Amino acid sequence: MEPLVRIVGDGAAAVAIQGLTPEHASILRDLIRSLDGGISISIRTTDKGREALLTGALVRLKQLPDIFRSNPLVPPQMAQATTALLDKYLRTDYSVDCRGKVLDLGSRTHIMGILNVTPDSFSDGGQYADMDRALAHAREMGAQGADIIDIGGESTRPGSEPVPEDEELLRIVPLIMRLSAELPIPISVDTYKATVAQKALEAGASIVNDISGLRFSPDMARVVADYDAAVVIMHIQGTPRNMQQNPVYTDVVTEVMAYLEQSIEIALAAGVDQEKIIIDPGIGFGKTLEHNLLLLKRLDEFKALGRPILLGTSRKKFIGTVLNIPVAEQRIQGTAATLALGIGKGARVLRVHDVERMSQVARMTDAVIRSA
Ligand code: HH2
Repeated sequence: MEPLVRIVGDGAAAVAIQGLTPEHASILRDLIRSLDGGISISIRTTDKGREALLTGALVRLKQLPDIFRSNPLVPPQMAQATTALLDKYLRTDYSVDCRGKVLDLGSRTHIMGILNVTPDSFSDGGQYADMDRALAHAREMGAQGADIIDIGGESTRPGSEPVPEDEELLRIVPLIMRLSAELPIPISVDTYKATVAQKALEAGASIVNDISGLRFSPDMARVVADYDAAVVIMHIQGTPRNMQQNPVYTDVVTEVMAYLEQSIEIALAAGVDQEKIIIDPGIGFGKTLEHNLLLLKRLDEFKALGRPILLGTSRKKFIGTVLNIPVAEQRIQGTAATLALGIGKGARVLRVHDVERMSQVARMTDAVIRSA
């Protein structure tokens, strides 16, 4: 038997073990019930066999591998799978080497400042389209505490059309050359095109931020590996052009996690260093309001993928919908709320427009979470 062990539910308090035979399910039930409390078990029948849901405080759930190992009737793979899952879920010491510029994501929440050199981005389109203004804004974000500058030459807002490669390169390459030489922090390129990513890496970028999770360009994973770059793997359903037409999921969290898991496999198969991968559920990319809210509420479940989480809620439409604020620049407090909550649920990098304000949100939230 190959049990599939997952952390599910609202919060960290449940471990699901799927694919159990009826015999193993009943062994497990007897074992958990024989303990002196702290963990409860419920078993249901699914199309993949029996599923056991073990609920309790995280400190107690952490003892599960030992509990399993102490009983010879429990298959050893179950203890191994549970240990592996909990190790990933509880990991905090992430350090991402961006071609020599190292982000110590275990030490505090990091800020990725957005620099859209596009005429049409949903919130800041046209503001930084000329070189001098873009440079000034990047420097300003650096001074305000940005840990990464994310440069994008194509808007991926809902309904947007692709920009020709030449045009995208013209917008971003000169800027990346200047900024990567001048700033001590890593420059990330927000593109899903392998050829654009390659030219950006040659110009000095050290992170590829791919909204398609390495799916739109077949060569993308190889480019990331060849240049030893770090990579942000994001989930999207559909393409920017059609993604908001009718996004449908049976279970959004499970499906987004499965997509990211497969994208991690694509990266590893191409030779990308696992320690250079950052994951992102892709808020607003092929998701309804309810999907976005649920992804945020259950963001902690993504920790089970064993990679640091980036969260990109900044000024997005779902915040405007909840608060009834049509103007993106006015969604500051709503953004702050999602980010504080997101940090509490494990986000390590925040992709934001308002660097100074959101750095404060991050520092304050970190202070509370990390207090002894
Ligand atoms: N959101 C946008 C663009 N790139 N990358 C990641 N990893 N995560 C995100 O959530 C994300 C992203 C959309 O925001 P923005 O860049 O401000 O707008 P536009 O696509 O219109 O340029």
